[in-house]
Amino acid sequence: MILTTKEIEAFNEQGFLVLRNFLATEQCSAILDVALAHLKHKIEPIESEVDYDIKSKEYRTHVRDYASLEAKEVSTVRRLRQVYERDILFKEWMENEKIRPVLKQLLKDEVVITTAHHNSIMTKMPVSSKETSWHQDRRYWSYSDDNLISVWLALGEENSENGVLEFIPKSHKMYFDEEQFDEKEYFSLTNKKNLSLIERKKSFSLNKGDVVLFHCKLLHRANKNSTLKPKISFVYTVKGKRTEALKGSRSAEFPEILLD
Ligand SMILES: O=C(O)CCC(=O)C(=O)O
Repeated sequence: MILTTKEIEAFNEQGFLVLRNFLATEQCSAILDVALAHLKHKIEPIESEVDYDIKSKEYRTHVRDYASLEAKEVSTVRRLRQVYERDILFKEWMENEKIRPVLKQLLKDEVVITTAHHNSIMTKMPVSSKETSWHQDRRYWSYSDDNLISVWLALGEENSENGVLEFIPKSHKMYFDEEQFDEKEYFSLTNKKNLSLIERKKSFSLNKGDVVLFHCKLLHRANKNSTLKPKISFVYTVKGKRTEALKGSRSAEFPEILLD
């Protein structure tokens, strides 16, 4: 698949792009089946809701071990991590032939999968999940520049009831003061400038097979899941080949896969 000039411009300007019906329902269902089995058995490495809440900025920036800090029996899984090597179906999606040219167009570079960060089945479980506050993914990542894009695949319906992603358009190109973020680098809700930006937020209901591409500096958030059904998505991140993980950082400690 090739993007039109308009689509490329929209991504560059807004910081995100929705590709409807990108992956066939049958493939999504196959991925979902495997994900559900791993979630059922809480196969490590996982991140629980509590992990997501308590991990400090330092922990998220430096610690390499992705195993959950919380007792498995009581935890609600927030995400299955390191999915590239978990199952052939996950790997195949991340290496999907149809999306490669799209990513190449947006990165304006050869496409490299980063397995250090988003490389996850992301969930929002009913009742026990929490909202995710406004943040830029890039905040805990260490790279030579910002040419990184996350690929979000909906494995079921995603809407305002179950915690669909919300974005602040154009925020990937904005410069912010330090005081606009809290100590964990979430976008502060007590800052007046932030509140007027948040009013511009956009979100789109997604169906199984829809993909959202978003820039690593785009501010985004998601509500908790207020329905009775888990919301399960797949998210991974790619970078341009010229973008380098900084030596000695956690970003540099995991394999990268160049997509020829
Ligand atoms: O809560 C969600 O589904 C969004 C998760 C997210 O944005 C993140 O972990 O970076």
